[in-house]
Amino acid sequence: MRIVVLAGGIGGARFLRGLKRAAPDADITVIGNTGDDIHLFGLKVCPDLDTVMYTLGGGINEEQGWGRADETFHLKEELAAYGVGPEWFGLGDRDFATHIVRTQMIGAGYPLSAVTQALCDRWQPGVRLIPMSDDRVETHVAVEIDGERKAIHFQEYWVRLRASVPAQAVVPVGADQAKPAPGVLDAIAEADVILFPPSNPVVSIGTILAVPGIREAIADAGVPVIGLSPIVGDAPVRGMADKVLAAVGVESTATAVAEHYGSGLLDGWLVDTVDASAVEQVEAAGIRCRAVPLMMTDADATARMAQQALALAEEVR
Ligand code: GDP
Ligand code: FO1
Ligand code: CA
Repeated sequence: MRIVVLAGGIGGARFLRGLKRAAPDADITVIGNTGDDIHLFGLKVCPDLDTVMYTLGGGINEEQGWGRADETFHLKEELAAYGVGPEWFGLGDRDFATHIVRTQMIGAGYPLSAVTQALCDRWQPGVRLIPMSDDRVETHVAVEIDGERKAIHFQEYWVRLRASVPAQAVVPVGADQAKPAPGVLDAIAEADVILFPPSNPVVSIGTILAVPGIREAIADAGVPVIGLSPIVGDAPVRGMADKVLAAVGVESTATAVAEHYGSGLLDGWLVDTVDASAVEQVEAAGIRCRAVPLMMTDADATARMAQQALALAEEVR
């Protein structure tokens, strides 16, 4: 079975670990979000691609969900001693090596998709990880600070400000000119099922869908498209997705997120058992819906979520 998964960082990566367990023989292609990418100290950092790669490759900091296990921060401290920041973004020594290799290869002319494949040769994530695009796309957030409206990088909004001010708009800068990376559209066209893990609907999955051609390819693939809600009990399980959902006029409920994707894209939607009352309204919107436990507390619970998603795919097929 060929499965295509659109993934952000932590939510996408943890789900993928469960999917690999639930479907060990499946051929899994992951289309990764690159809108969170940021250039720091002359290096290209791809947080969501790295989170997927490290999580599936066994190198992730499990508690944090991003960055490397057994990490140290000597390089960051030395840079800070020169007054060189930003101090608010925690790049560790082990992680730095990934960004150096990536930046060096890009400088030598390799596209991000080829670089990602080379990095995965080390990590062996057990899935084919492709960035959504080889072209630069950078998510910016419009905010008002001290009466001044400005656009800041998504990481500055998320990590430095912790989404503490309202997001007035979320813009995937460059997306309209970007092309899907090689292999993205073919993987979608050849998929037997397409999954939206419980990733951020705006800045993870929304950004991937903003690359011209990807949304259309998914809608035209003619195979079940199944999503899992990142919103449980009217709040994100982790992080501040409610802030970026508000920016696009979507309530933080499992129902509103399903309606935001819409029946033109989604065939099935899983909500958590605490949101069982949402099932009726989602189904009224033309999307098959089931309430199942959606907390990725451990590998078994996550594998059961993936099984439920694949079962719903068979039901709507
Ligand atoms: P990020 O790029 O690291 O922010 O990760 P993603 O975009 O892939 O996923 C973020 C989303 O994962 C958040 O909106 C969370 O609500 C969601 N999430 C995290 N853990 C869980 C969980 O155990 N269950 C569910 N349903 N959602 C989760
Ligand atoms: N997230 C944080 O909350 N604080 C950090 O200092 C931080 C550093 C960082 C470094 C490398 C990396 O791959 C990810 C990192 N993240 C950090 C996570 C990441 O930027 C965000 O979780 C997501 O992009 C938000 O969607
Ligand atoms: Ca992210």
